[in-house]
Amino acid sequence: MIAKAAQATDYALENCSHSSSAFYRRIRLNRLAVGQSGKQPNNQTQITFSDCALCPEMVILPAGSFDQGDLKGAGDEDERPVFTVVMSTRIAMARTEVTYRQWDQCVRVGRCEALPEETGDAIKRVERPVQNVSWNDTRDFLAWLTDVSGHAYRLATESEFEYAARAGTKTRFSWGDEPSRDYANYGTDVCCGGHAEGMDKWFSPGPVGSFPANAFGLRDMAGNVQEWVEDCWSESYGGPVNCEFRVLRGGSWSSVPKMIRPANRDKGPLDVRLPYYGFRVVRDL
Ligand SMILES: [Ca+2]
Ligand SMILES: [Ca+2]
Repeated sequence: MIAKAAQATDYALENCSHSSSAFYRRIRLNRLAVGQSGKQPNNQTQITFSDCALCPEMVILPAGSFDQGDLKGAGDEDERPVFTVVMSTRIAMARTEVTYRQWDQCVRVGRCEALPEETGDAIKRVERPVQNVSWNDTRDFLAWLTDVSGHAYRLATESEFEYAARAGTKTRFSWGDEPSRDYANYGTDVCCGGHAEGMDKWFSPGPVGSFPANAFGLRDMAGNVQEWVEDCWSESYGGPVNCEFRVLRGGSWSSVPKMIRPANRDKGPLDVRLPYYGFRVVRDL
């Protein structure tokens, strides 16, 4: 199907064999305007699709390898030692964090719990990333999405998230070495709170996709809400793991700049819901 899509001139629409209803797969070749500063490649061809009408828009990530961890020598101990990762599994990753529009579909059919939202800024609920999500809550959504789509959805691994967040870069941030509120929704320079400046108009989670995409076409891999990944927590790479805690990536609207770096790691208990906690979905191809 991917090869077929790659040969399509612009757009292909296929019926899904698992359902005779309105579920469909849409594959597009998008020419994304990636970045606005000229620092990132423009007009990259990205292949995107949705597995059903209400399913998240997915971006097929390029194959490759990267060095994971504290490449700049200014990160935390838990980002070391740096090691090389070969992305042997082709995956698609949601372009944005899971939104309330998507989460509420799961709530309506009784598969997910209703979760409260922050209301610091006047933003439509459906455009916000779902927040106050525990790692255990993600299990409910992933199971529902797997059922309605006919494809096995999961969280990213920690390596997949960092690969996607770096998007081919080795700098502190995907846009360069300096933090910039033109590229991400994060907080004050010294903890904590939702400082707003430049394109960052938000004192709380902003609408998903408000900032330029990274070079892989993904939005808000830095900031907005922190995102759960599958991995159990470890105090260092290769060290003992504690599966009572899972890894969170990307920092949030309330984070200091250091926390929104692609290399940064954070942890949370399985069943804790905090306003900063959200997620995005992945599936294998
Ligand atoms: Ca902000
Ligand atoms: Ca995020």
